[in-house]
Amino acid sequence: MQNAAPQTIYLKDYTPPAYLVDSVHLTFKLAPTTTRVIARIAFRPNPQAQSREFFLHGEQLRLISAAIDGQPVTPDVTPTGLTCAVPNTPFIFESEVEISPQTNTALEGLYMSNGMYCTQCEAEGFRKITYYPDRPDVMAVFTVRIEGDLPVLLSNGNPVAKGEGWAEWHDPWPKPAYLFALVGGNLVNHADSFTTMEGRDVALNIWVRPGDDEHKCAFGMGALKASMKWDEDVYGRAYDLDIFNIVAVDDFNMGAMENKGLNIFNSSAVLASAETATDANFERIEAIIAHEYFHNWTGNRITCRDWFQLCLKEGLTVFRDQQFTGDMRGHAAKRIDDAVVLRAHQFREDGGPLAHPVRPASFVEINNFYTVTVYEKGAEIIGMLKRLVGDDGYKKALDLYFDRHDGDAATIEDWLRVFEDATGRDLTQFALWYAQAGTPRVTVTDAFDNGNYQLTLTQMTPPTPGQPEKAAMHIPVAVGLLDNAGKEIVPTRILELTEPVQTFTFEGLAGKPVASILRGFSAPVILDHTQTNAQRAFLLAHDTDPFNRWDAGRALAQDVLHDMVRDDKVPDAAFFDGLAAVLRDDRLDPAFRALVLGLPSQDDTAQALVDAGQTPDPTAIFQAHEALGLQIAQHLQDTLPRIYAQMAVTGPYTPDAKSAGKRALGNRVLALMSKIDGGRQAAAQYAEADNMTQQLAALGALLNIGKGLDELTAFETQWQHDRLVMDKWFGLQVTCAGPENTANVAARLTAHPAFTMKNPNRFRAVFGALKANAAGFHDPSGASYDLLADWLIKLDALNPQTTARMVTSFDTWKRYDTNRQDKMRAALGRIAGTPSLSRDTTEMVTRILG
Ligand code: 0A1
Ligand code: ZN
Repeated sequence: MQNAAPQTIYLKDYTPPAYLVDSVHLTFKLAPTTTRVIARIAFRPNPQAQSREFFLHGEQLRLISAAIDGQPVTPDVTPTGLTCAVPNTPFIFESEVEISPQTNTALEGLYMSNGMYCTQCEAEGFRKITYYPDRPDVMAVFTVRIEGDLPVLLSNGNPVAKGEGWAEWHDPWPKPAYLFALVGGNLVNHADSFTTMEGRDVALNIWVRPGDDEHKCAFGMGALKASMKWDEDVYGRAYDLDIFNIVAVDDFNMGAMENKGLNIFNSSAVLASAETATDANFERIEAIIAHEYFHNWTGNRITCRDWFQLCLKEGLTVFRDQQFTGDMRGHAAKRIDDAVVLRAHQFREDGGPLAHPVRPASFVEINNFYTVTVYEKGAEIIGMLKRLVGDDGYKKALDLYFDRHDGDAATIEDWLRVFEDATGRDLTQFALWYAQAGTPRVTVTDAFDNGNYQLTLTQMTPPTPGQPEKAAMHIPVAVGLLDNAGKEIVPTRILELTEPVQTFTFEGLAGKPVASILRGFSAPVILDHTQTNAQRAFLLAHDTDPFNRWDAGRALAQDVLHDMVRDDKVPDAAFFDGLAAVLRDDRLDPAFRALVLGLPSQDDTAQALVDAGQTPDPTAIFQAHEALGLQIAQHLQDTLPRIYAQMAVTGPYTPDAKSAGKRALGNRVLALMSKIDGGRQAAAQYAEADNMTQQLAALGALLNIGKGLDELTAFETQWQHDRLVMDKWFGLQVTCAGPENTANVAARLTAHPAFTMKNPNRFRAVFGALKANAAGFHDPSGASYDLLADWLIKLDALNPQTTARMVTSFDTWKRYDTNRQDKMRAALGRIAGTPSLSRDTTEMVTRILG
């Protein structure tokens, strides 16, 4: 590994910056391999500082010249920055550096994507653009001049002036360097406008390269306007510049970035048309546009003091985008979707070698902490806070947060204090949610005696790396009680579990009730509640809480799968009956019925077996899932064609929640039908499809039963010109490959002329799907492990960030049998032993190997 002992940064070591920046003037002279960046930075000593050391971050920069107050200086330059002697009074630092965007394959700093100049500065990319105090607590007003022979030149803030080959921008809002952005290219805009509640007319643009993509911006623009209105209506937050630009970029490591006034998006997170994007894509785009827009207040106007506080902006902004999607598309399905993601990804992270607190105490490479824990568990913490203080308390706290901290680089302590001050609650114990890693387990026992129903809740948080002992957490547990006829006798109330063991009593009941616990998934915990299949089927049929209704079905399915994996047991009839009742219930929303019909993933089953103290065998799990799917199809065969027909959506495609819900149920049914009709219906749907949701679902249903080769070829011919659709073509083949074949299919696809590892979307299409195909990835031959390791070793030299994220595919190695463990460890060892391995990947491999 390159850095034998890479430097670890600790939260406890935070010190204020020695110098503050009032203003920055940047001039860019764009050229592919010789861009010049001229910086003029007005510094002043920070009265709060503990030191007077002047240090500017800078990496991969060629320093041409530097001056202080107009006098040339020769700073001490190292690979990570520069120092020099400076006055004890305000001064101007000037520098000129040269950088090479064309050869920047890491996609961090200033780089080129298909001839377009663009930037990605979060978290620490600005230091690859110029020498600067690249830390979020240094906030400054930026003025930017861009010179380049390109028709469109964009930066943050408002446009000031432009001419042939140049443009100037000024951003009046002080911001940290990670929010800086620049774009230059031959671009066309989809334009619109929005008038804020304060009466400001805002020009809105989505910029794309000319060609195919121009007609794919309308949906994103609608989502942007809806987000702007929603943030005014729900949070009282208005937009604060005269222009808001979004640019679509093909090569991007993440989904999108909230740079002030100039959001840069992975093209997959903004471009959509009926023909090319699925319902799921539309929903994701709407959510990401909202997320980045909402950052304007939660992230930009109020930013983070240091990167340990990342969850301050991300947890809150995810929570806000979840609320928005719930308002736009229905809260019940959204809550279930979010819980599925949390359990599948965050619980997995929290239960393995990569577990870390929502606010980590240390890191080596901050890019490795843009995780489901920081984002999604961070959002869950805010949901719990809201549940504990109520809607009014939440509103008061948020108003106080914006009032008190506008313009600040804030901390989690600041955040919790506004809740304490606004509501009078003591959140000392609650704050542990930010500091303690691991998913708490809450065990339920109950007793009924003489009209009194007693619920005893026990909590335990398992040890995680660096945290062997855990304290009791403050957990809001939403509970409702039903009687034997399915009538709600005690409506939802929040039990506050704060002790290791606590008993809650409900008095005056006529008989022993059925308890519906953790309604709405009121806390991110694992609930251990031993129930019979009959009780679960009862809740699936009667619970008034849609989340718990769905979850009862899920638990039932999980038990059935366990029994099948363990003893080849025939599933309980209660399971099929419960499923059939939900499927046939026309009063239920199709989207909800589709969710109930979805089985837990194979990885979920593996984790559930681990939780039950067993070693999961992915091959056996795959077989159980296949067998159960077939049995469901057989049991429901009379109903399926009727439901399929009912779910047909007529008229032109629209991505609204109602039609998407019908298509979701129709396509779940189609997948089941294909198991017994030889793919007849799926082939017909493929032939008739006029939108990507229907086309892709039909193709997937065919591939899953070993058919669809002609359709696969036709799909490639039809869509070879469209990068985003071709990503689906690459991914689906790996997802649907049989276990022994998966590595071969993936390897073959890497030899396809359209495969390139320089494009993160394409790389993820193949290798993200390889990880997601659990039985294929964990095929006992180890072929998939080897293939992934080979490619990650190659990718690391080009793009450390994406490599480090994808190496997490190996994070469950300890779950498995010795053969698989040995093979995964060998693959990890091979990656670890690669000469010059990046700091990003080194940190991740080291943590995974533990
Ligand atoms: N702040 C962005 C996510 C993001 C983070 C890092 C990036 O590059 C390393 C890019 C984007 C968000 O939350 O959307
Ligand atoms: Zn974000």
